[in-house]
Amino acid sequence: MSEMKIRLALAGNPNTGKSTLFNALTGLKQHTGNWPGKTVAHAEGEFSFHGKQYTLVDLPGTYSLYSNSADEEVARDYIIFQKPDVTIVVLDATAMERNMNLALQVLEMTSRVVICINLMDEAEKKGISVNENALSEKLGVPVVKISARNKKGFTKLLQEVEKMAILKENPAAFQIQYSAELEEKISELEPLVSDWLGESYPARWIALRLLDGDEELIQKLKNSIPEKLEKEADEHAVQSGLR
Ligand SMILES: Nc1nc2c(ncn2[C@@H]2O[C@H](COP(=O)(O)OP(=O)(O)OP(=O)(O)O)[C@@H](O)[C@H]2O)c(=O)[nH]1
Ligand SMILES: [Mg+2]
Repeated sequence: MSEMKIRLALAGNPNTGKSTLFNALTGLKQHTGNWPGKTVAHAEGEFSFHGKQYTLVDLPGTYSLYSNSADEEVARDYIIFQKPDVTIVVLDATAMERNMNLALQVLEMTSRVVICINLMDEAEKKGISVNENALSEKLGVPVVKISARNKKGFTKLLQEVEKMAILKENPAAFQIQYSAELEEKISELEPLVSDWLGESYPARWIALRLLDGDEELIQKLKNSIPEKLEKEADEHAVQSGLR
């Protein structure tokens, strides 16, 4: 009997050990090293866990997911257009505050997320402790500590990934609340976005990108977006001084 493969993506800042984790799980040899920007296009590999087949995509490391660079576009487009079953956000335990920004950006795009805190061996050496339960409660998604280089924590990580992959409903994850003014614009645009694109696109996130005047994304969605929606997005952006 052939079962559908579960599709996973690895997202995170540069140098957080995504490719190290990718290699350890898939047995492939993506280039890793201690300098940023090594993974440029996405690499794909496979593994199985608990008798299920997984496809794992190693995305380039980025500090954000707007369209500022080719790397950001690759990572962003993969999450939005390829819709992985679960996105694993890999964070550096020794730089949690900086890394959290990317995690929150991914959570705006999808709540099918497992947060993976890597480099726990480094953190322990530096006397940094991470309260993964508090973080998980706050974010509304599982948080697992690992050390990719030492292959520690993989079972727990994959158990959480498996649970997330078979969840019927998307979890109710943490959402950033913006100013009342912006929230009002979002709530006007959101239903228009979902009317047209359906439930398979993250309406709130797309509304935000429209309000931000993300031309590159607008271009990609253009074929599917009604003129009315585009015009309203433009008007809102101009009215609210966003453009
Ligand atoms: N101490 C320690 N080092 C790690 C761990 N995981 C990865 N590293 C190291 O961190 C560096 C970056 O690892 P990569 O796997 O290349 O990081 P990446 O996230 O793929 O980087 P980009 O492709 O630039 O986004 C390498 O030198 C790894 O050996 C870990 O668990 N502990
Ligand atoms: Mg890499």
